Amino acid sequence: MTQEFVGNFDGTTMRVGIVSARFNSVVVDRLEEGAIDCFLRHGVTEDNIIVVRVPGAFEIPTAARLMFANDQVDGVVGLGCVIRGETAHYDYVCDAAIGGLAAIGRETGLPVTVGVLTTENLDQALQRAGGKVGHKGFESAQALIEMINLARTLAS
Ligand code: INI
Repeated sequence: MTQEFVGNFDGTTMRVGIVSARFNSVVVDRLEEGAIDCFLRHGVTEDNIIVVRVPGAFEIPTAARLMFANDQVDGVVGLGCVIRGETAHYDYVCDAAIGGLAAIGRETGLPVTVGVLTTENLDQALQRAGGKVGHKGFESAQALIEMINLARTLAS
């Protein structure tokens, strides 16, 4: 008989971290609104949502790691927006942000999710921050609740 483990979406007993980049804040503010909306709808209390702001997407992993080092949260979602047109080092910033978050998840075994948009232009980013193509802020927050609960289930 197979055993299946899956995290549920009950956020009532968790403390979550949001690391938001200020770069492209017109987009990231929307991602953050969506993430907070998601957490509240799933029962996370306002007091248990910790928001940390960093200059750009490059800095997100370091801040996430610092939150874990200080035992502040059960999991972290990173929110940012990297737009190709604006930088010659687009690929490096994307890699540092997304690869950095992935590495933290792997190395610590703690739940980390990614809501960092990587797009060609501002319009594509806005479409993914509550426009026609969905809401990466909401989705990545929901994934974090699921992963925190999965971690709890696997540890019990
Ligand atoms: N940071 C972003 O979050 N998005 C970008 O599109 C971006 N561009 O275009 O350069 C960006 N750069 C800043 C970078 O993340 C760091 O904050 C900076 O290099 C200081 O370390």
